[in-house]
Amino acid sequence: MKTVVSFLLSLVTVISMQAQKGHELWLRVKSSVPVNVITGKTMSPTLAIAKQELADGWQGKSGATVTLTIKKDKALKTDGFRLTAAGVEANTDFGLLYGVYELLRRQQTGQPIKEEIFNPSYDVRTLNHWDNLNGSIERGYAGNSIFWRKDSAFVVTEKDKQLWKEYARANASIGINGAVLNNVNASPTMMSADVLNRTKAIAEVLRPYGVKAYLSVNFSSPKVIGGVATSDPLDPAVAKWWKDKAKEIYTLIPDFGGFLVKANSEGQPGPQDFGRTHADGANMLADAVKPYGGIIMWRAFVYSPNDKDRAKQAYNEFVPLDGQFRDNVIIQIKNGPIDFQPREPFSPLFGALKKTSEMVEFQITQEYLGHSIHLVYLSPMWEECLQSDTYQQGIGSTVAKVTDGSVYNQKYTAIAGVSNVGLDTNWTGHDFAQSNWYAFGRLAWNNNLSSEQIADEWIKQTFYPASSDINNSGLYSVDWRDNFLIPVKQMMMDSREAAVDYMTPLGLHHIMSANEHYGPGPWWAPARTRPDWTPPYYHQAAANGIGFDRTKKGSDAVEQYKEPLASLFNDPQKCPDAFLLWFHHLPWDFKMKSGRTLWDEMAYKYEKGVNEVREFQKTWDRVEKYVDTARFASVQRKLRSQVTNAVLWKDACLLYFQTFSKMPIPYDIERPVQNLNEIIANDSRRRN
Ligand code: GCW
Repeated sequence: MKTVVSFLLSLVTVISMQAQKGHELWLRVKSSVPVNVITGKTMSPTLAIAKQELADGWQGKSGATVTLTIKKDKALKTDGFRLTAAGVEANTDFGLLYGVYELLRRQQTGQPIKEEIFNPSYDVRTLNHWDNLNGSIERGYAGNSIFWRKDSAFVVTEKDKQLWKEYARANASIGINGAVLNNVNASPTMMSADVLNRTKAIAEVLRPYGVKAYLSVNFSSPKVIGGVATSDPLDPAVAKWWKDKAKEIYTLIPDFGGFLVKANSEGQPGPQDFGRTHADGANMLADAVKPYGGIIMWRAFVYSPNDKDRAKQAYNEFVPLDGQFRDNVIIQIKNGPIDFQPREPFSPLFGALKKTSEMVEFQITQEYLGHSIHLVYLSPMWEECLQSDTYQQGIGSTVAKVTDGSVYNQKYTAIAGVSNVGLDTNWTGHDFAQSNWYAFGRLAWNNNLSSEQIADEWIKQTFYPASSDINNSGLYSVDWRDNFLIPVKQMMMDSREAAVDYMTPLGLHHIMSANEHYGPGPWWAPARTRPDWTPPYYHQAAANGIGFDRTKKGSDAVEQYKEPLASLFNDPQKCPDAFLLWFHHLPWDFKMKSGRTLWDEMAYKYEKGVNEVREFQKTWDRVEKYVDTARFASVQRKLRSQVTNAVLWKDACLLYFQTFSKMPIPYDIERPVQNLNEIIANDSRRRN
């Protein structure tokens, strides 16, 4: 008996230890409070999931009855729902499922549950996976692809299906309803029968959770794999090839979402190869998917090697095409004009296209923000972008509003996040990187949520010890709230600004190490490399100062912003410090608003960033007793690396820029602990 008991005990321990590897994400609660769920007569797979979720996670009154009702309601969008005293009402089963997740989230996070309507800000809420057919992930830091692999590439196993199901469930729980399954640098092979059959298998698992499958396509596919003589979008044979392909896809996957396209960018083929425009290319594809209700997400991430200012190019190429796109084309625009840097002003394209649907693309994977090593909560960065006022249709034309249909009459509204998911047990590499997946979904559903609320919800669901400890009023224990929730939330809220400070303060950008985009590399500029791929192009450091002159006297990128922004950004006395060196080239002794010189201010910012990460270490060490050992140790280890890397950024940037400023590093801040030459030598060694 004793052995049986101890065996059972050890089993329980093993199970609960496994439960702490982070695989369950924010969906850890298993409640045993009984609930009675009433649904209509027809039971769809989606409704069955909704019912099961309630049974598994209910934390309301024991034995309560919850009714899930389909009811035509004009106040509700397709995926919207209404919480009522009786349960959830919606127009569709997906609406009911989202309502169930909201109900459970509110129970678990202690938020009030009252009669209320919930409608998503965007119709299409997608993750973009930069996954390659061989299983690798471009800019992925959490293991290989969950969708594709090199060996036994087209065998669909039960394990595959289980993982896809868990992935779909996580997405549904936060309202994500689309997944682009492959890299925007797309292989033409994506359109082959084998790949489409595997896509069908994935789509079938995602379907009941309301997650539609989309694919990225390579514009040269007709020629490369289709045996057509050209891929010219105006050639009838090419249009026919895509029409036939669309038919083939929709026969396999009737609810297929559509295509995402990176064209004429970074070596990818596109309509310009044939003297055609982005509109010609996008419209040809749009016509192919139109009969099935599909959409084309056409990326605006374009820049050519010889233009004077890369930040201006997307605007220059797309604004003249406004009005020429079909209504099922959406232009997908990165949040900033360059490339997912720790901080950029919003892209001036937002709101500038008035007759064309636009969508924001955020990057959840931390390509330029410390990979899966640094703890950086990205929601404040996205919130900053969404709440930026473009002034395009007067005050209040925020990026959120010019993309969600409140300012312009868009046929489709959408948003995308480049996913950080991989095969790692905890999905995202860093336990805290899960919060970025979570935050993206929550903001895609409601672009007005605050980052603080999102962090609050995420921490409660991800780290609260056991649901049974939540007392009856739905509040968390005071001890846990004061000593875990509040400090950890503060750490998350401070983490993005800290990263900006120790990497690229005061509007600096694109000064990272060349290949892996992890450490610093402001010096990197080998001969014969495209200048707009090298950091000196962006920081312009010289004896006379630092920064990229985008004023009227410089590249005049300011002119792409609507007044009063153009004048604000143009004036170094008024331009916010956060964007100063983005828009201005200023002398090292320029007097900042703080009264310090530019050089001193920069040094203090780097120092501040490093000190903040040291504070995060203290915060984390203090909460040890509230976290399971595995997650505690993993985050602690990563914070140590983050500090080391932050110090490297500070030393490298200050010592390198000092070779131009010739000014002393203010004596009250910590001295560099490394030598510039050694840092540069290490960096190039890593690259070779
Ligand atoms: O940020 C850059 C990345 C590329 C990426 C490209 C893009 C998929 O370094 O890896 O390619 O952006 O967004 O297309």
